[in-house]
Amino acid sequence: MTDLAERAARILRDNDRGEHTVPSPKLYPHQWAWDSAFAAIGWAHLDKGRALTELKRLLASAWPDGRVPHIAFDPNAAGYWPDPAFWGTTDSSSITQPPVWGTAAWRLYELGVDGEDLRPLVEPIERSHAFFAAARDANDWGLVAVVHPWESGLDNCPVWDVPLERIDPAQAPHFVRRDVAHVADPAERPTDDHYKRYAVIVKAIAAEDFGPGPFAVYDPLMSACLARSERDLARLCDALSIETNAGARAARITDALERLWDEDLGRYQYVDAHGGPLAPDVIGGYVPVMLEGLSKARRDRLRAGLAARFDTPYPVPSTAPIDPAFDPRRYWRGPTWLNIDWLIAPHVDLPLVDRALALVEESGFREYYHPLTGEGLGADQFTWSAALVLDWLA
Ligand code: 9WN
Repeated sequence: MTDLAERAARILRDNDRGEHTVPSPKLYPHQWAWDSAFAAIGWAHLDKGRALTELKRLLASAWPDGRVPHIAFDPNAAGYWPDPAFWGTTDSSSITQPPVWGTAAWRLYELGVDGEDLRPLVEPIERSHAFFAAARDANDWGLVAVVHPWESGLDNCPVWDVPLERIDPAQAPHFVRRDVAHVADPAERPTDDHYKRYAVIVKAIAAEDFGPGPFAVYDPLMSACLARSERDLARLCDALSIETNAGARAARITDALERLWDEDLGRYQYVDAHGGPLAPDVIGGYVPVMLEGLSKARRDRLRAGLAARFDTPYPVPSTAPIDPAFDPRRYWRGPTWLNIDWLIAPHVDLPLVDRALALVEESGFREYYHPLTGEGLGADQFTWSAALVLDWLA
């Protein structure tokens, strides 16, 4: 093992809580959904049994309607807000996250995890995918509309600013933020005003018996992750001789994405289900570049846009530097995140993997990075940065 791989492995082991891996010990002391799927990929390079346990435990946290909660709380860990009481539940949040678990299951298979051990995961993955069609498609577009910015995984991405204006921060109950205590500078986290609006949406969802609530935004990244997870599930089913319609569903979502395409801008748009397209030029609009079945014309256009507007010294930034909302230090409003690089790297013309590895050598396994200077930001000892570096190094 190289020195970098050894350092990455140490982070996974330090963040291991037996059946799940925390994203980062201080800031995120529970199980997060997409973090856990990425962690499983990292584990597959160290301990195949542990990788399988991670995915099993993730899927075991699903609600009866198939939703995989974005946080499954660890009763032995404290120090995170909002807690289950605030969500109105006993042990999890009420929203989900980008579904990358079908993709993780397929990657585990590729990395040599026994197919028979993966077989029991197929059904819960199918159910989790079906949840999106049943409960996250406000206008029946065949795509995913997120009901909370946290559901998107890109919490304070500038595309949420306009739809969040409709949410009244004065309605927020009293709460004390815990997140800002765990970063060097509060300017690396979302603002208090946004946190109040996030809290109002959480309460509105709970008041609707965990229905959709007041926020619904069609999200090209979520939709693309679902299409890819379906495609990868179809591959796994093929390998295990299990019948499935997952491949057809993947193709349908990929076709439906056309509705979000903007020919002038050359990217997929986030679209408010209660309003219209949202202007900021953010990385989520390009993530469909990873989809098999995308036309060459779309793929070429996305690649050209990424090369023209997202090619920073430490790519890819979460918002294009030429966009007025670009903020290189604040969370999802500009910084580089390695999971996005992992998703799109094989499908674009930029040397994302080489630069990501150089970035980690320079600044460590951080939660995110300044896309112009490479400075490490947010939490330290970050699981998915370590897990995905292990996958790249292999
Ligand atoms: C809220 C754990 C999670 C990631 C998200 C990231 C951040 C949480 C927070 O951390 O969100 O879910 O407290 O800010 O935005 O993508 O899964 O790493």
